Amino acid sequence: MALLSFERKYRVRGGTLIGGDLFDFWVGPFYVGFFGVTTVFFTLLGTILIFYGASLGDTWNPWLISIEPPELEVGLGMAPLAEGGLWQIITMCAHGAFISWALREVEICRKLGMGYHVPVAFSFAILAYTTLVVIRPVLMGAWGHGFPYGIFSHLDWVNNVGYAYGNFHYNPAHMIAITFFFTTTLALALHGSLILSAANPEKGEEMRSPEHEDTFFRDFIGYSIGPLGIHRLGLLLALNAGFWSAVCIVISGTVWFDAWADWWYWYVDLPFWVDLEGGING
Ligand code: UQ2
Repeated sequence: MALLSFERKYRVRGGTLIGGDLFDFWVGPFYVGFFGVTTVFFTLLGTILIFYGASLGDTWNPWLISIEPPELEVGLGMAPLAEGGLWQIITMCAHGAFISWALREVEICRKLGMGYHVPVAFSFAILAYTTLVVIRPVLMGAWGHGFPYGIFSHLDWVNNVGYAYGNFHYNPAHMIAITFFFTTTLALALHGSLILSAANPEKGEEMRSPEHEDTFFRDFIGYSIGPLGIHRLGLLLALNAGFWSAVCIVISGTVWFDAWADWWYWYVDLPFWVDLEGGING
C-alpha cells in the first residue's frame, strides 16, 4: 500500500536524458525509456549473432561454443564475419547494451531524485570489460588480443595470457586487485552477519537497533565504522577490485612485456645494495 502511493508520486513523465517523452512509460513493473529499447535491441542482435556464430562452428555443446576474435594479422581492421567479424559486431552490441543499461539506470535515478552511485558502480564493470576487448587490444595494435566469447575458451585465454607473463600472481596491480576482492568479501561477511544478527531475532524477541550494531564493534575492536560508513567502504572496496583488475591486464603487454616476477628486480637493484660484494649483482 505504502509503495502504491509512493509510485503515484514518482511514476510520472520527465527527467529523461534524450528523446523527451519517447518511450517514457512503464510496462508492468519495468521502466522502459529510450535506453530500455536500445538495451533490448543490442541484446537481441548480439544474442542472435552469437547463435549464428555457433551455427558456423562445429559444436552445440554449450561449454565448447566459442566466438573467436580476428587473427592478430588483421590488426585493427574489420574482419570477415566468419573470421572474427562476428566477434567485432558482438563486441559493439555488448557495449551498446551495457552502456544503454547504465543510462537507463541514470534516467531512473533522475526520476527518483537519487544519487548516481549505482550507474557509477556499474560503469566500473563496463570499464573492466572494455579494457579487455577494446583498450588493451587497441594499445597492442590488434583486435586479436581480445578474449574469445566462450565458456571454456575464455578460461583458456586467461590461462595462456597469464603464463605469457610468467606467473601473473607477481603482477603488483593483480596483487592489489585480489586484495580488494578478498577485503570486499570480508566487509560483506561482517556487514551481512551483523545486520542479520540484529534484525532477525528469535521468535518472540525484539529486533535490535543500529546502536546495538555500533556497540558490538566498539566492544569488539574499539571502533565502529557506522551503518552508512560500511556501505561507503563496501562500494570503495568493490570499485577498487574492478579498477585494479583493469589496470593489471592493461599494463601487461603495453608497458611491461617480461615475466612479472622480474618487475621486482627494481628492489634488488636499489642503489643501497646493488653493488654490494657477495650480493646478487656482485
Ligand atoms: C560497523 C557498522 C556496520 C557494519 C559493520 C561494521 C554499525 C551496520 C561490518 C564494522 C566494520 C568495520 C569496523 C570496518 C572493517 C574494515 C575493513 C577494511 C573490512 O561498524 O556500523 O553497520 O555492518
